[in-house]
Amino acid sequence: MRKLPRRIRPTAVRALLATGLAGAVVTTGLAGSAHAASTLAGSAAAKGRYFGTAVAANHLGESAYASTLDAEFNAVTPENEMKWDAVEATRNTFTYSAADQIVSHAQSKSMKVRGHTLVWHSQLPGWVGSLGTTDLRTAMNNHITQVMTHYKGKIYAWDVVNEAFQDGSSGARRSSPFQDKLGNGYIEEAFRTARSVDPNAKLCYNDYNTDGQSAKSNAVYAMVKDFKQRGVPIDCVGFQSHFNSASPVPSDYQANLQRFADLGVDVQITELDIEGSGTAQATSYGKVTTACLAVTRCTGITVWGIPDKYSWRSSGTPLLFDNNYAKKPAYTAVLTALGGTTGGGGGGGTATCTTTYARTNVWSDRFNGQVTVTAGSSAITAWSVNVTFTSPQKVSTTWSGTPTWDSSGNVMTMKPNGNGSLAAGASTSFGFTVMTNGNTNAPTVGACTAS
Ligand code: G2I
Repeated sequence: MRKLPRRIRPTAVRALLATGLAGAVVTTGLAGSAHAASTLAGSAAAKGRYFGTAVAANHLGESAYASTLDAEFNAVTPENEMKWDAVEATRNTFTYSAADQIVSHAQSKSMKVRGHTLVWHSQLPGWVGSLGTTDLRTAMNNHITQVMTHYKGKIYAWDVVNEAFQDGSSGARRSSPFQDKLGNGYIEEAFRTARSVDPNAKLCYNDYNTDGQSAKSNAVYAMVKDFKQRGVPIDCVGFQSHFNSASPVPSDYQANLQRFADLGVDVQITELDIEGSGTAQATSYGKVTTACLAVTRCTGITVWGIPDKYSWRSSGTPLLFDNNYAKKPAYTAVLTALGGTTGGGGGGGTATCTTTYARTNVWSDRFNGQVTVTAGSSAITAWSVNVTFTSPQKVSTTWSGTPTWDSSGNVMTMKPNGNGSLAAGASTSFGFTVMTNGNTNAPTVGACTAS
């Protein structure tokens, strides 16, 4: 697995050279580099970041909602579906249907998923608050264990603990059943439990009003510093970034992200929305985007919804798309800050894909090969890849694709199984077993064609 990135780079460089030097019409291109990206996801991917949105399961059936999601975003956060009241309304009875819908949608489009949230004072069913100390500790750890086990391997980052600090100048912990009964140690305990359940998920602390330096953000900073010093597992800090005229983007926003990053954690903008309209709103969105890009460990931005009409504060029109899914000036400001260009000219919007090949298993008489198809700087709806084998090799089985063969029996054209949609920068893989019949040559993977 470690070897894969090393294989990717030379291939990508060759593709770029081919594009640039020969000026030929090629069907491959490196996401965001061969062409200026014209989507949020594609232009963020070109900068090594993700661009996500909060998603509500009950809107996925609305075609404009789903198509905007699929075209513009490569990460999702369930807006309410993973909260305690949604998944464990009754003690030890877990309901995952709505959250599963979002996760499977995301997986089918190779989008990242941010898990939100495991331990939070809000949207907490009444029974949790009624438990005694010992029982509450058991219930908290059980909740983390059950939910993280259900989604194990599918979550990029979990908001393990959400909003544990008070607003204002005290820097104190917020009163909650967890704080009041378990004391300060509950946060550490939650993170330790989380790490033991899914060691591959990034574990985040997430909060609001921590976006600039303040008593509250200083308190979170002190906690994260202490966790890092004592080896308490924490990987990231989420800055919700809910802004309006009373709470504008702080002037030290970037510096605040940077000081947390300097503690050795990733930082993420997790629930971005900015009330307003027109140029003023656009300017603030641009500032936030630029700040994230300026901080190496700022790994991505998530906005808290797609069209204004579905925002938790829709009257403030805080999002990037209007009620008809038209792109607002704020959208253009974000795209431009990400280095993207609006569709139309300049090659933006061209469907492209690239491939990488890996030999994933070897036996004495056969080997498995895997081809990963990655969409370029625009979302694609279909792809096709030719793979040429050397006689007397024979392919005995294939998976995760629909193959057709040329008359020689040596050239396989692989297409998607069913829906071939990939978000910009997103990947999918297909595989095959090659009976060597004495010839162990790697197959030749031809150009990737996308539409
Ligand atoms: O409040 C904004 C966000 C602050 N940070 C944590 C986030 O999890 C939080 O999200 C919001 C959702 O956007 C709202 O959609 O959390 C609210 C609850 O604290 C969500 O509101 C709830 C309503 O209160 C419920 O009445 C409603 O049934 O949304 C539910 C589902 O629509």
